[in-house]
Amino acid sequence: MKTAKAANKEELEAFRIKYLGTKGVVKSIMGEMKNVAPDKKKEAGQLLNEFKIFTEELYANLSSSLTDNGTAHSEEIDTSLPGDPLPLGSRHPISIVQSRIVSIFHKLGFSVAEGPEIEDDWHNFTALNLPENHPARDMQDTFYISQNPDWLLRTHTSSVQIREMEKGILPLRIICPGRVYRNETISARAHCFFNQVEGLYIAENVSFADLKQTLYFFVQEMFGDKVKIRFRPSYFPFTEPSAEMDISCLICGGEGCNVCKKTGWVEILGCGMVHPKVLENCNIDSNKYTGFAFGMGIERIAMLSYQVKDLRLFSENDLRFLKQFQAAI
Ligand code: 2NL
Repeated sequence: MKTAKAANKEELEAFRIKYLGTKGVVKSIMGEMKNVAPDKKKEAGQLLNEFKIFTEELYANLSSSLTDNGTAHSEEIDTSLPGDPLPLGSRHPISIVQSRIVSIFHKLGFSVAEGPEIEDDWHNFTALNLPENHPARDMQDTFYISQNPDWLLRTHTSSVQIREMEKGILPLRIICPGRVYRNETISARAHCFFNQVEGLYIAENVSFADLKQTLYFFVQEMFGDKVKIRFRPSYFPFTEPSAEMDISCLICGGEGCNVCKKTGWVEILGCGMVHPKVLENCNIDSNKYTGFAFGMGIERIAMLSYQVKDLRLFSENDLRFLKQFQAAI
């Protein structure tokens, strides 16, 4: 209908008389309504009404296709006019931070490994020294696939690292970014899905000193060379010993503020030496090989880098938020 055209006023008037005039098509069909069977009257009436509206709209379109002096608008296109601008999108902040992390570890010889988001119990839990009924599984409650009780949405990308270790090619130096799931109550600090980067290095004679130096290099590249680190002893079933790593607060420089809860330090990742049982589960000789592993939430790093106060902003697709990263490509 939008393309309907009348060449001049006369054509427009001829259209009006033919369809909408007192002796026009619409009126004459109306006159026929009395001959329609009572049980068909409603349907016929509706059809006629639609037809009437259609012709009226067409008439309105035809008259607007004429200029004020009654001639058709020119069809000529002015090719010297600028084109319609194409709005340029921007990268998602999570994707920006993920690439930065990956490229820093790339410099140290880590390569990216990926795997499925729907996992089986072995790769997500049991191989990682989290046997059934282990209390630490409670911390990683997740979503199960009803067709098969053995299938679940992965709670960490460690499952990808198990798959890589099972391939039996050593030494191994990988970084595993990707989406993971947890059955959490959604808040400003937690969601039922988030993104993670885990790293794993397995070779002969890998030590905790290697772990510290690697992570120190990472934070200096990521946050600048003034940043300090500290390790606190922790517990993960898949590493022994285990630690949590803090960085000096980027907001107050260690003086104490809201971001660091007045401590001067902010936790950014968990890490440790791969538990010998995990190596054995993947048929790796734990007397010959040792390794370190670490894991961090990308949302958490992005919140610190960009001072985002609510992690739900990363998954709500609000353009007012996303547009602020337009220049950050
Ligand atoms: C965290 C803590 C961590 C690992 C992840 C890992 C993977 C394998 C073996 C041993 Cl295959 N460990 N990953 C180790 C320590 C901590 O993540 O808070 N992540 C968000």
